[in-house]
Amino acid sequence: MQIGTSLTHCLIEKQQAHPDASGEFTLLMNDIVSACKVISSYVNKGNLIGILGSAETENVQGETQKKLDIISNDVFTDTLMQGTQVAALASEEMDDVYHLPANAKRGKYLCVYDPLDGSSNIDVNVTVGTIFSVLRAPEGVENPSEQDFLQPGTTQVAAGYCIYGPSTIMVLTTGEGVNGFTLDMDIGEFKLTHPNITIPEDTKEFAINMSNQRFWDAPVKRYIDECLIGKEGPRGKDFNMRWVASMVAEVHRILTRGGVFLYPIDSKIRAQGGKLRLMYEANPMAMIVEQAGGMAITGPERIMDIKPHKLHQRVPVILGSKNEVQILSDYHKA
Ligand code: AHM
Ligand code: MG
Repeated sequence: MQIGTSLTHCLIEKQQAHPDASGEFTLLMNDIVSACKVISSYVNKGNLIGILGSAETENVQGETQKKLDIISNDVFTDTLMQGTQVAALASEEMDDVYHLPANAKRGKYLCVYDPLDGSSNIDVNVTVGTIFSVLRAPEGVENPSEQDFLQPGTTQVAAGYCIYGPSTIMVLTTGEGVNGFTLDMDIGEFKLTHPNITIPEDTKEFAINMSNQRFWDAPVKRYIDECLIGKEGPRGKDFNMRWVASMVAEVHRILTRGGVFLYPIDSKIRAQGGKLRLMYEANPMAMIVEQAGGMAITGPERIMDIKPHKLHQRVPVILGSKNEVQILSDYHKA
């Protein structure tokens, strides 16, 4: 695929490469792309249309929702409901599985999403994004239940995120590498700008919320301590640190120039299993990172191997440049 090729063209070309394809997946991806364009436009307009600030409601996880969390969720859900490619939906902002109306035509796919990740950053005009994961719906099931969504990350058909930063960029994988498409706002079209993204295997940059340092477990403490000692320590190099508090922005930086991102387990959040959600944050990002040549683990295990036990399950997340994540994996096994 040539730089500048439209995302629509790339999707159709991909479909043509599979003569037996029904076109259902292409239509679903097209709807996801349309939803992200609308969300991008809302994020960009911000308080010109009075949509910043809190909605004074809570989601299932007890987090206060922003107005834009709710708007983005409605846009994504409504856009996918207009098509006939999904059998059910699930989102960070909805307590339960979203079922289709009784007489609606059911599609082959399930889609699970975080409509606006990093929403603590909305009001301060810092990068946010949409994360999504596409799964296969079970055959012959009229109304997929939560149980039908609980598939390990290895079964994802596609995963992606759309980052709303200085540019709006859609990053996608269908299990054959990772490509990035930048939205040309003038013509409303995503164009291929980042073909075959690969994460450098080595890095001198880590991202972690340092305010949680006193709560971390020994392997993470050891790793970060060694990074902080720098050249004089066992790592023999000086490290830089970043923390945007938008996972989409951290993963995008890692895909661009390498790095390691950690939201590990700690004593403060141990009871809830971690901070980030498995189905619509950790799994799609893990698929993208692995497809780009990186690694994604919880500490002791590979994220995509986890058999989920509930829709809004949380897990520890460590991902990024292969050689650094490997060190963290070794420290967890030691
Ligand atoms: P959200 O989905 O409610 O926005 O929360 C997820 C975000 C991630 O994007 C980010 O990595 C993390 O929460 C930041 O957490 P903290 O505020 O503890 O730094
Ligand atoms: Mg999120």
